[in-house]
Amino acid sequence: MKLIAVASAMCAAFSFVGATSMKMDFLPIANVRTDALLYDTYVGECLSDHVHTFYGSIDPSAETLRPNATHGVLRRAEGNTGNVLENKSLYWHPTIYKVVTAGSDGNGGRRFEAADVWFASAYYVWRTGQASAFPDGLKMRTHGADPVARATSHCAPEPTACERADGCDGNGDFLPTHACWELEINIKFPTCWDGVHLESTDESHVSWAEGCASAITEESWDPECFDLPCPASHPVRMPEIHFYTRILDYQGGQHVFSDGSDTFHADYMSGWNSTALQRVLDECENESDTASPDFFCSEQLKYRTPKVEGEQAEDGDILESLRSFQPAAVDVQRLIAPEAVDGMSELPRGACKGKLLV
Ligand SMILES: *[C@@H]1O[C@H](CO)[C@@H](O)[C@H](O)[C@H]1NC(C)=O
Ligand SMILES: *[C@@H]1O[C@H](CO)[C@@H](O)[C@H](O)[C@H]1NC(C)=O
Ligand SMILES: CC(=O)N[C@H]1CO[C@H](CO)[C@@H](O)[C@@H]1O
Ligand SMILES: CC(=O)N[C@H]1CO[C@H](CO)[C@@H](O)[C@@H]1O
Repeated sequence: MKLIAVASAMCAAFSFVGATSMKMDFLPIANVRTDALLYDTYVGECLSDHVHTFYGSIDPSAETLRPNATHGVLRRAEGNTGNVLENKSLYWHPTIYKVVTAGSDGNGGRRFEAADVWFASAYYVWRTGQASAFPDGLKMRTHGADPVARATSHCAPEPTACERADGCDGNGDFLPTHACWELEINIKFPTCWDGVHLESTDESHVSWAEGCASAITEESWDPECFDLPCPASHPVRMPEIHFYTRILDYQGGQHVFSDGSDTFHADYMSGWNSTALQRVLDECENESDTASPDFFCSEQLKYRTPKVEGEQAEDGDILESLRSFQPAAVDVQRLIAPEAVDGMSELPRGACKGKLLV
């Protein structure tokens, strides 16, 4: 009797009962200057303003990375750099560059070297039975300039001194000037959809949950908003995506995102079969209300290497398992855009400028 009383008291006290999360890991596919989210904005086939690093669904012709990629293209793709078979979604963000200056190459110039991504993760957080699957082909962006996106970078285990031969000056803050064994970057996506538009030129088809902005305070700068209600204008509540990417042996000094800024953003196109995802959202229940490294939905989804529920794998082991099933590399310079995206003296920029191969 006593035990039952304690259990129900805990149900009342902890709002995470019924909340669920799952973690999926990815290796990057390639860096290329495209952005399917802007297909409507550019009214057609164009290179995007800046280079992106992509993760997820991929086919040998790299059609999933083209500006005109669709839900059908993602679903049909044979390959997937992620560890969940069903998830054919695509995630992308501005590529991170180390800016190498004169000291090391002696020519007085500078060079943009693409930082190696270690691996990335998408966590979905939702309340079982109360979230709707992303509609087929939904595209959305989240931008770190908006505080509600809760973009953070974290140096693990702690910042160390930059020791770059070419100097350690820089004006980064999000991409810090100090070195880290691991730099971990994360951002959250909006959870409310208007129920109509799969994309929009101004991102007005998605919205943050009501009260999420005001839940962010000095003490609680990273509140969980997945459970907050959606506004009447955007009534469909979706799982909250927490997207993480990681750089191992981050050297500090000057680093920039491919748009020249120090502000992170991330993009998403759903490649789920929405019926199948809805089943996961309704049936998986595992008492996690945040981005937990040891919660999966391994009864509902096929992890390509087995996951032990409640067990956090070592990052090095995660990397090894991801490497064991990667699709063949795609040559995006031959298939999509011939321009250099590593080791250049200038960042390739400009929407609809530059050559897109057809
Ligand atoms: C989506 O999944 C459902 C249930 O698994 C299946 O019946 C349906 O055919 C799938 N739809 C597509 C477009 O693959
Ligand atoms: C996208 O564009 C490419 C190149 O023009 C074309 O081959 C492909 O069929 C297009 N894909 C879709 C889904 O329209
Ligand atoms: C449920 C679902 O969508 N399963 C699909 C996952 O992706 C593979 C191909 O990688 C398809 O064969 C499955 O039908
Ligand atoms: C750690 C944990 O509780 N995991 C659970 C998550 O949900 C799945 C499916 O409901 C369970 O099988 C896991 O045990």
